[in-house]
Amino acid sequence: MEAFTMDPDWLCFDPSPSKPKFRPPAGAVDAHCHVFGPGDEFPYAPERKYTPCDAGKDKLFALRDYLGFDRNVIVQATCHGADNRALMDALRASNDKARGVATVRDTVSPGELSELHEAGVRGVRFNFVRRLVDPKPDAYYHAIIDRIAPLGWHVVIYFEAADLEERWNFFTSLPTTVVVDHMGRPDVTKPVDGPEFGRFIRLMDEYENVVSKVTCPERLSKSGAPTYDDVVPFARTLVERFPDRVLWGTDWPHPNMTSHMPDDGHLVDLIPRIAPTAALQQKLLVDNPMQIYWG
Ligand code: 0GY
Repeated sequence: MEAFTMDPDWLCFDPSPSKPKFRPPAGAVDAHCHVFGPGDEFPYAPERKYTPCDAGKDKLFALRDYLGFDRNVIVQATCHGADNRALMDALRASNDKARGVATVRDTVSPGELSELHEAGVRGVRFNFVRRLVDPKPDAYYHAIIDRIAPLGWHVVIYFEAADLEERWNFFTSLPTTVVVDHMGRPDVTKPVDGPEFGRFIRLMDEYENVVSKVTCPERLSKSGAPTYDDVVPFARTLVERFPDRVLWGTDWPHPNMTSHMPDDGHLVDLIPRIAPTAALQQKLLVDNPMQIYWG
């Protein structure tokens, strides 16, 4: 097996986050998190753009319990490429308390897909962030859609806000449920009612198959930790306008953070600011993810 060394400037997750004051409702789902390795057991992909610190399933499940959550949706991270073994191992060890989103190639076989499904995978991720993956033609993604169609899976898309206009026709052509990572990564220094976020809201207004993760204040914020005030209006706008089409997650172990490593307890304490009522919290944390991933 190829030896690996964590990137020298890699920021590792906080090993002892604070206990959140907010108590999630029973059955709450952390609907965006990852597992990394451990690399000695599940090697990082040769084509990866970064080499992280190991962040395996045991640590993820311990964090889930500590933060007061019941379930996880584990999203295949780009450092593992289309090798979903670490993801499947975590799903199988979760006692049905985790579902997965895989990365597959356009050559994936029906046998590989049914193995992923049996382990708990319910979707694939298409990543358009150029610092993470090399771009592929639209036909590549359509070929994957054709292969996953029989399984009823959905598609997760990750892109930068500036790319939404160019990719609009492709994104709106997807026939499945489409889950957008991190609110389409808005520039939160721009107005929440301005044209850039307006385009994202229009996407959700016009396409009822689009769901947004109201995640990653730590990645989007310019005002910073621990309160991430500038991100709150963006997330709250989506939660209040589309209460049945939003998901929340930690993004643990927070790959590629350079400014700081968030305290996961503080991220949980943001939830009542973006979903201010018990009814909104129930939809965001329980009903919506349960329908998409366990329904
Ligand atoms: C995230 C965000 C990032 C990384 C990945 O799969 C990944 O490598 O998703 C990022 O660097 O913005 O959702 O974890």
